[in-house]
Formats: sequence, C-alpha cells, structure tokens
Amino acid sequence: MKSSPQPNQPLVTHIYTADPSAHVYEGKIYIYPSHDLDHDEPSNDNGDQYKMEDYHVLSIDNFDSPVTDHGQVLHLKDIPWASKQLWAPDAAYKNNTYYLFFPARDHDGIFRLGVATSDSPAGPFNPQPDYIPGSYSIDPAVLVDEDNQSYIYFGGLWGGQLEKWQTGTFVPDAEGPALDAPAIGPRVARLSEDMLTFQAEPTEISIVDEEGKPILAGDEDRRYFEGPWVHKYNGYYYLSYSTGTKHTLVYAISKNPMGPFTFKGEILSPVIGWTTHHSIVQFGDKWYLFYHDSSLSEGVNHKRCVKYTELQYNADGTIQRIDPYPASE
Ligand code: FUB
Repeated sequence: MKSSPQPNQPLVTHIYTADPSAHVYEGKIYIYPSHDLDHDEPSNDNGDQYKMEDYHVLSIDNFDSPVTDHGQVLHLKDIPWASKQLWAPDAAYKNNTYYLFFPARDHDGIFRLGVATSDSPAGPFNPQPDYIPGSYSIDPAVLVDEDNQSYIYFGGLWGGQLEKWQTGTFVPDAEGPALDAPAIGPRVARLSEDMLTFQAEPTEISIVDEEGKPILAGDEDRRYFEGPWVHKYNGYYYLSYSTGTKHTLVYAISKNPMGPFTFKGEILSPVIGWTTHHSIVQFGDKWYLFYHDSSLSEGVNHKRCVKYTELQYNADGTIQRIDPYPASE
C-alpha cells in the first residue's frame, strides 16, 4: 500500500518535480509542479539545464492519503507557439473551468506565458493556439480574488529575461539596474473575464521597506528574483518570492493586490540546490508551504523534488520562518 506524504520529504520519487503550485479544488489538494528532466548536461546562469517538456498533476485527498500522479497533462509538442522549456506553472479555477498558466520560450527564444484549459483539475489541459498577447518572462501565479477579479503575477531575472523588458519591449542585451537603483519588480496584470488575455498592459510591482523606500537592486537579501506567489490572509495580500542569489523565500504585504508591497521577512531558509520556489495554501484551518529542493538527486540543481510543510502565522500576521531541515529529522 502506498504511504502518505511526510512533511519535509519528497512528495514523489518516481519523477523529478519542482516549482509546486498548490490549490484546493473539489476538497482535495492539487499540486501543479514543473517536471524536471533527468539528464546530465552542463548547467549555466541562463537556465538551459531546465529543459522541461511536459507537465504532470499531483493530488492528495488529505495529508493522510497517498499522492496520486495524474500523469502527463500537457506536452510541449501540443503547444503551437512554444519551442522549449516548460517552466513553473500555476492553475486557477473560474467560469467552471480549470486554467493552467505556464511559461515557455516562443520560436524566437523569448519567454512568453500561455494558458491551457480543462474541465477537470487533474487535466488533461488543452492549450490556446497562441501565447497571451503582451506576455513575457516566466513564473506566472494567478490569484482569483474574493470579488472574482483575477490577477496574474509573473517575472524572473537572468534566464527568466525580466531585465530585457525594462522599457516595455524586448531588448536582447539589456542589463539589470545599477546596484543602488530600485530593484526590478515582478509584474502584475488584471486578467480578462475569460482568463485568456490581460485586461491592460502589465505594471511593475514596487516592493518597499518599512519606511516606504524601494528595495534596491543590490539588496540581494530582499530584492525580487523570481517565483511570485500571492495569497490573502486577514485582509492583506501576501506577495512571496525567491531572492535567487541568496536562495531564500521572503514575503511582503499590501492592502492592494497591485501593490506597493512592504517587505516583511523570510519564510524559508535556503534549501539544497540553487533554486527555491513555492506556493502557500490553506487546507481546513491550517496553512501549508509547498516548496522544492534538490535532495532527491543529492544536490543536482535541475533534478528537484516537491515537498510540503506547515506554515504558521504570528498574532500580528507575520509568518514564522521555516527551517527546511528541522533537527528532529
Ligand atoms: O523550474 C525552472 C525555473 O527554476 C523556475 O521557473 C524558477 O522559478 C526556478 O525554480
């Protein structure tokens, strides 16, 4: 008999998985991860080693039940506009439809965001023929707010190409800002009612310190790198993300889903492997962090595994920092 997933342990070991976006649909937890390919080619800062070609969906009825792998739900070959690298996806539910949002490089090598639809949270997903007009970069995360308005957050530095979009158009050789200039922020756009297009051009989110001053590009402990996630708690929007080079997950809060967001602190200390990427979801009366590390491959950055652990808030709404490798294990 298959066993139930344990906190801080790989959810599955038969495939490499990463970038978990977890949601509660139909009373179960569905996890939408990247599916890392098992290869031994060299790595670079452009992320060429992340050459994923398909998506699987995982689910658990609850934390006492085994993980189901629903198999391949979308493949690169079925996405007309995409050429390679199916990176971190997210899912959303609206209009009696499940939407899978995902990044991939188009046929010019530029990262774009696509959408695929299904009538089941477990897929399979049917991709739209073209990418979302006006979309770029990576790591889409979608929030369907209580008033039914949907927001898409996205963007990633380095291999995610966000530096190249500072002017609003793609500048292939663009560099990041000076270290004492405001850091590049993630992007946000309201989604159309049918979830297939942006209502307006994406805007840049400002992340500021407690005094309202922008976090600077040289502030690697706090500046945005990739992997945005937005959840709501006690009337606040929590934007959490990876700092990239410092390998931590951090968060900032706002009363407005479009920002500005005020930096608050760290959620998850560095994990094994270069990347860190997560989602936060409520199930019953508890909150959970889904994240990944490279422990399953003993540290190979592009062979990762998805894990979960409980997340706790303090009385003032701040989040307690999580150690991914607690001493009791
Ligand atoms: O999985 C490929 C990329 O690695 C993701 O898009 C980033 O967030 C990082 O986890």
